[in-house]
Amino acid sequence: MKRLTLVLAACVASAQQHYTPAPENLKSREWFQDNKFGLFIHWGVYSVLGKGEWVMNNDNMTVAEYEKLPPRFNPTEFNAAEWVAMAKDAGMKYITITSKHHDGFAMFATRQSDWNIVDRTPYRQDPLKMLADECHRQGIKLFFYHSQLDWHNPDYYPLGRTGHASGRPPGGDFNKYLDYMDNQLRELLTNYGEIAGIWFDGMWDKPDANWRLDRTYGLIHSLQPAAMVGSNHHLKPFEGEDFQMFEKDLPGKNTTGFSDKSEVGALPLETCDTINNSWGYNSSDHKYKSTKELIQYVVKAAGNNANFLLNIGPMPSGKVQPEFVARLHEMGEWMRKNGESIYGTRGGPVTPRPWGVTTQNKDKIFLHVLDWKDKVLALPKLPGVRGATLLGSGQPVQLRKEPNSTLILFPSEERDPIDTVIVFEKVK
Ligand code: H79
Repeated sequence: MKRLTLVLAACVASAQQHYTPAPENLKSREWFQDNKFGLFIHWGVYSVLGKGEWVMNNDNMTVAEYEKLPPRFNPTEFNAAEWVAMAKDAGMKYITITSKHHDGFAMFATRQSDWNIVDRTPYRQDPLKMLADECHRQGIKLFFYHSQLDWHNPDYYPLGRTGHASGRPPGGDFNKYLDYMDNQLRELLTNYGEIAGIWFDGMWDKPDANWRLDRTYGLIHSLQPAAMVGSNHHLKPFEGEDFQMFEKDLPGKNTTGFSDKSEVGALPLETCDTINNSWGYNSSDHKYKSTKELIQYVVKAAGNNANFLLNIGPMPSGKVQPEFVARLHEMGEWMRKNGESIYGTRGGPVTPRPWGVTTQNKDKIFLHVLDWKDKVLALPKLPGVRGATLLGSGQPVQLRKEPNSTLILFPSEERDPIDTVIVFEKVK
């Protein structure tokens, strides 16, 4: 009996026990799934070096060397209203921003240590407070990305798989570190108004540690029951989580190799990706995805019943580079015309196919044809629908019903190279 109790204790130590989401949390989950498209922002003192957010680890920098960055970080051109307006113009409905990345540097006014933007930089202001106020003003929801992995805090010990060059002395107290992190989360969920959720990352650095998720997730849910908890641990969801994310992959796919132990659960889903190949500002990364690729990504995500969280890494000045701004604006133009087939939908009745995906709401099914090479497109039979039209123009689309399928005949010159959206009305 004693042994069994110990085993049970070890299991529950990592998950919130018997979690029943509050009614307002369930409402947030619906809101999240209806709103589909968010802006991810990776911004920190690493942007000064322009080599991405992993530079401390990748360049084997010690804590002492890395501490020379904050005095050089002075984003006087940061304008919260502009960032929020840019996200809205892109058709995005929420923002997820790094409150702390793996370098441990708090981009907000924390009182838990002076390793933060107010105490260590010449800027001396709290950009997250300005952003939160502006999000509330402009009707955009705000999530905080908070790294559980920390390359700076001396109590992040024993070390995990990364951050070995930091030069921290051995012997820190991991529970003290978790107290520190919980206290920061308490600040984030107390001082910034309504927060839509917390996006954790970095647990994979120490997969076998006791992360006290029960305590951390319980704290978040007690402070703001509507706030959604998710963690990029690449595993199937733990008790106490409210959504599940997939980094650089559609749910169930594993092109990155991160998701081999993941399983698609029953929670709302989200996939995130970068515009070039970097999360944090990288001045030499010019491999930009085209607007077409990015639009097709959001469409495929919706067809896979998932949200799309698209990243920008702003510059140390606080400005966003023009290549990102242009793509976001073009995505917004597409969303303004075709948003009805994305917002408020769930994955459609036909599973994702090589040619595209389907989405649906209570009245309509939307067929998104992304890659249409053949003369006709054969769909499995769609029961309970009548006639098909083109989204936007309302032009009728010719169908031919076969015994086991519906053929769509549509002149190739009228197909849209990005997404031909065909609407089927559901028969009530
Ligand atoms: O915040 C962005 C990245 O900095 C962060 N997640 C996104 C959203 C990220 N961290 N790591 N990665 C992305 C790549 C993951 C690499 C891993 Fe591993 C492979 C983690 C575990 C296996 C490399 C090898 C790091 C630890 C062992």
